[in-house]
Amino acid sequence: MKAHDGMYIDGAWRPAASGEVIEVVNPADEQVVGRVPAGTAADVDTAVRAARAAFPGWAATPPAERAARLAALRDVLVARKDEIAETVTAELGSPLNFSQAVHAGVPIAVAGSYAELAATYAFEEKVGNSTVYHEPIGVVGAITPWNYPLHQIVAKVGPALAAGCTVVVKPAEDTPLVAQLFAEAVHEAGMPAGVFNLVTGRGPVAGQALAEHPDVDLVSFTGSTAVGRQIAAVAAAAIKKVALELGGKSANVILPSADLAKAVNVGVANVMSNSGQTCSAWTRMLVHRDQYDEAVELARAAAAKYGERIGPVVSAKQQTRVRGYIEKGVAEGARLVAGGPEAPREQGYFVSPTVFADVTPEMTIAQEEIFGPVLSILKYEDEADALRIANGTVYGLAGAVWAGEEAEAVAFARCMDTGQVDINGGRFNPLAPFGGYKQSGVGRELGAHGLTEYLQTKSLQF
Ligand code: TXE
Repeated sequence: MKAHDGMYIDGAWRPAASGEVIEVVNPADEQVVGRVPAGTAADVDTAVRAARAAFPGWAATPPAERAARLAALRDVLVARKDEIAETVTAELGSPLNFSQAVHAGVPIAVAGSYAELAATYAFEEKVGNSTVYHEPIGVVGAITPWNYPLHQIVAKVGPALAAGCTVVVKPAEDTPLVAQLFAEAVHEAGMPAGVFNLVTGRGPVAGQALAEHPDVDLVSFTGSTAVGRQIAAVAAAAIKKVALELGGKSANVILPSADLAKAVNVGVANVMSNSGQTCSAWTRMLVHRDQYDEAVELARAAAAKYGERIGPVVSAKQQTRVRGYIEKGVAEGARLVAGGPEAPREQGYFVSPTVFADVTPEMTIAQEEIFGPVLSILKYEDEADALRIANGTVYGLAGAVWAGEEAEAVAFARCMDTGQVDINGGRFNPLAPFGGYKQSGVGRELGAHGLTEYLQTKSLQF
């Protein structure tokens, strides 16, 4: 895989401050596929200075021109779609067709949506005798995870640039190659120097330096709850704005009137997709006691069909973590109906598609984010019980409700403490706000709501 040995700062690839490198490993075969520089606080400082210097010019650029640059960026991503998919497959291990459709396809849709929103968003409005201006917040520090490596970058950079902010991105150390490809795409799209900057490196070094940098006005972070908490504390001390997209433990609630087979099959597919490494995954399936045995059998059969088709998890660390949760599920008395803690292959960080039945709400596997291909099936007595279980975790990111009539599912969804719910399966909408209730985060991504995060308001009274 192509890899740069420098940082993309101020419109060019520049040597890194230290000679230390990060090896990028293909999780499917454990081979090294590239090496990128491990950035330090010095690289972060150079990048933040470049972003600061570029900010006044970009903020003053008419929205239509910012929209044109974002549209050009979308076009470059379209032209390089195959390369994006191959790069994500090499560093994340996802099957190539999934990388094409999702890891490349979704960021293209999101970049396109921000090209349109930059042109149409009401950056200025009249409120009575006032004019309200929505102005860019300044320099954004974006810290992103590896699970949807390009999407997570575009979901922050798209709205930030549309708003008129400038950005420094610190991508996850497991998946920096597609981030470098994105920097090339930004360059090809003719974005002015300094508007977008990339510093690869480790979280506790480069990530922390970016979060702590006094000249960063907003930190947008997606990742673990533990690191999100640290970043929020740093931001609070500096009275700096923060956006956090953290973990989830989403409920897939199947009401008795639903098409059970469809709900279970789609539910299993949702959890196994991207090898379970999706923060919004419906990891808890809630089924009425009268339909429970049938649902468990349907889920077992659905999981068995995945067999070898599922990709690995991203790293040895994640494999150990996920297998630890599976062992814990067994130890706490859940019934294994598919998969298990054993590694299915000698090489590569694979985990078998795993389904647990007889899971009770207080078990660890029903409370904590596993981030692997592991489904827990829980039994409920009535709707009130289902709602209590659905809302009974510290998280509230996503979820699903299935019912015979949409209205019944909607009524239930309105009672859920969660930021996004799919009704009878749902369909991805790049304009719908995405983000958490409770400990799943602060702020929203995507669409106009995502753009608002990067703006601050000023009102003039007449
Ligand atoms: O996350 P980290 P990890 C969850 C999921 C997963 C767990 C651990 O449950 O199993 O987190 O994954 C940077 N200051 N999610 O260890 O460490 C890091 O370099 C500043 C959910 O990979 O949070 C990377 O760029 N930055 C999730 C980013 O934070 C720091 C997606 C995320 O890594 C830092 C990923 C520090 N001190 C994991 N330490 C989701 N919400 O989608 C690390 N980083």
